Amino acid sequence: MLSNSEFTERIVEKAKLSGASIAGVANVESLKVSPSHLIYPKIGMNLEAHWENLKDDTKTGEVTWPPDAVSVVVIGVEHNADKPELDWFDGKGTPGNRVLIRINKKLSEWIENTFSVKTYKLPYFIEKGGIFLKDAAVMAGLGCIGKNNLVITPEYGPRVRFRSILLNREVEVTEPLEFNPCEDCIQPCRKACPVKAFQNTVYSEEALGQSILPGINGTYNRVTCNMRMKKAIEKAVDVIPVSDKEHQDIKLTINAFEDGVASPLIDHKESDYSVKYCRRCELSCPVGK
Ligand code: B12
Ligand code: SF4
Ligand code: SF4
Repeated sequence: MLSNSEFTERIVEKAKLSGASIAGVANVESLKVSPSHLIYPKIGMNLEAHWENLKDDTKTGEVTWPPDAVSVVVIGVEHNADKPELDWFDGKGTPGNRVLIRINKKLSEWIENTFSVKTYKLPYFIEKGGIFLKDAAVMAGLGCIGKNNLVITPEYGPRVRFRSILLNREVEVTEPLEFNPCEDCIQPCRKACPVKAFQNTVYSEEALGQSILPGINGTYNRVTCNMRMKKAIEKAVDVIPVSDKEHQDIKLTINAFEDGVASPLIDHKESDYSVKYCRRCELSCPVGK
């Protein structure tokens, strides 16, 4: 039987051969107490209203871990600024996310067939069984959280998208990096935000009982950022000359993301509908360019 470190090496190598730009492995027990896991039950998943204004019973939101999950493989695919279409949401998902899904499938089949290890291919959204991918990526040594609240990788800066697989076998963790490019940076990422999502303290250590917060120090405002995302959807919907009903159908699919939903793109080619989400805090970061 392979040692844990040999197993890790083989997985990372195979992930890259299958198309991942970067890959690493973290431990599930450590991840269960990562900053996002600790904060999520306190702030909930509602992106429409500020957490302090929500009733406690609406703040549901926890990761559902399969009981036998021991390790997590995180894969990342570069989303270079030269290929913006990788990030365009077409009503069912994004081309970049489909690339990640394909790599994950191939990798999971290979792990199961080669090592007889059980795998779980995880979906994107937390409420559908996904995990906090940024925490997982940081703990798998792929990068650090930057002042733009994104994972900054040495190779590609924040211009990377992630996906993961759980395993029922122990592996050697690819340890977190000693990497902090934000230390001496003048923060173009925060200045670039069109809705000033990093301007105020939205989460405080005193109120939440933890010091690692969204935007590192609690200044990332997900409600404001999400409003900007909704504007991008409106913009994409507006260019389609259809009846009100079809507009509604398209908006409904935004949460379906990768379900392969009954297509809302009735009588329209997929390319007609394309949401170009804001990436300014990401694209303005100089790391990895
Ligand atoms: C819901 C969601 C959104 C929501 C809400 C975002 C939010 N952060 O709350 C909206 C729609 C607004 C959004 C916006 C964006 N998103 Co988004 N989103 C998600 C999703 C599905 C869950 C994120 C979540 O709820 N996190 C929990 C909240 C509470 O945590 P948080 O605010 O991020 O803050 C935590 C971390 O920063 C962490 N942290 C801070 N310091 C440290 C230090 C250590 C050591 C560790 C371990 C953790 C840690 O602790 C904080 C909590 O205390 C993930 C996919 C996934 N399954 O993880 C993608 C994801 C985070 N999004 C992503 C992206 C790219 C974006 C956008 C650029 C839009 C776009 N074009 O895709 C913007 C960027 C906004 C920003 N600057 O953060 C990528 C990030 C990639 C990367 N390089 O980091 C992800 C991982 C998706 C992917 N496929 O890879 N998103
Ligand atoms: S631009 Fe990049 S390196 Fe600079 S503070 Fe922002 S995330 Fe950090
Ligand atoms: S994705 Fe856009 S709106 Fe959201 S924080 Fe970044 S720059 Fe601001």
